[in-house]
Amino acid sequence: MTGATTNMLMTQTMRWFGPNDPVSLQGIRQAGASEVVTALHEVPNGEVWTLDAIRARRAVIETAGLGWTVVESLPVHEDIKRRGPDWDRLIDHYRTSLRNLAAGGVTTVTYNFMPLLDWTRTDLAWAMPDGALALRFELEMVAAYDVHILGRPGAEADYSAATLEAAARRFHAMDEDARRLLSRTIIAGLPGSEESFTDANFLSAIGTYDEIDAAQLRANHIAFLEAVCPVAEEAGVQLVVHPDDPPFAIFGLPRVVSTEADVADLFAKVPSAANGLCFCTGSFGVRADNDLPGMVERLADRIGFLHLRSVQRETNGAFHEAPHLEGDANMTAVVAQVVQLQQRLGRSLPMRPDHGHQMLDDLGRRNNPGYSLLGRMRGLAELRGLERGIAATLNG
Ligand code: CS2
Ligand code: MN
Repeated sequence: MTGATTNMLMTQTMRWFGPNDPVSLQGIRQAGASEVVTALHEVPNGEVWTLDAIRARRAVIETAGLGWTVVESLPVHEDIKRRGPDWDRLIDHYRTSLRNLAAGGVTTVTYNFMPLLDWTRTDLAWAMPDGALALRFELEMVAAYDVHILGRPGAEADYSAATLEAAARRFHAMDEDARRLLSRTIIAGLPGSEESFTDANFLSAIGTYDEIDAAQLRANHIAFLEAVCPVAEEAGVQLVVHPDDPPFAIFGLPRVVSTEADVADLFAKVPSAANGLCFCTGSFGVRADNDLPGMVERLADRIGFLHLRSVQRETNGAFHEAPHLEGDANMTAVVAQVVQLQQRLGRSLPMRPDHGHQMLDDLGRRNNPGYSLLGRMRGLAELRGLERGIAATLNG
């Protein structure tokens, strides 16, 4: 191997939620990242991101000594996911935003295609044995909310008898405050989410997907990609889809970007090089049938962005976010595949440590759940060391 390939390491980034983020750009720089991943969170979903606004945000970032090449996310409006009446106008806006982003120096644009909810958890402050707080998901708590609080018609059919029984028990053990907190945790929208619901309007929003099953959602996803990929290709940006989190249907809403077969099918149907993947080990890794290192090897040049974190699967459909190098993701094997992929491609891939625990001086401080600084700094430091060690060993 030549010296040039030896030095081809991942581009280290951290997500920054813009000027209102309690985490500063300086903090991100001190954590060792060279770039931020961000979005114009203040622009309403479906409106155009103007070149002026993009340039203004870039100036703020660059003044702090950081770069910006990856957007997360340019959100896809529900009317695009549903193929609603406003589809043409919204697609037109999406194309214009992509052109403006390319002109403004962005090369990679993350999005997801999950109906209504983005990532979903049932506990935002689950204490790890060391006192750090993790995000956790329990299917029983989703069922408790769905059946007993939301009262979605037909919800029982989506759960096993054992889950329903546990859900009833969990529901009756909660007081009013605990029930309200559970509702808020599930539907108020986690950082980066576009939608935020109350119980009443969530139920009616679910109704807008009554006619849309998994096959229809896949068709709508393909129609979206066919409409925007030619523009992305021409402008020189790659779209990267973030997988479903968790990677299965919830609340009767289909989810269609959950497995290797799902994404392989998307790439087969829309071969454009602009149709790429944000490889999120935490999202795919909830399913034991997703072979993470194998997916990096096989999906290869489709991967334009990496989210590296690990989940620990528990019993009864529960999981929590583990330290980055622990839990069920074999992070050493994943990063070894990424090191080899970068050498094959001859370029480095942007990564971020995705979420992290709330720990140390971040405990008790205002934070975006999953996005406090110190836990992500720990994750980034571990991942950086892991990659350097592997690259040095492979390159002799
Ligand atoms: C989340 C998502 O799991 C995650 O990475 O932070 O909000 C993610 O950014 C979106 O689903 C991407 O569109
Ligand atoms: Mn992710």
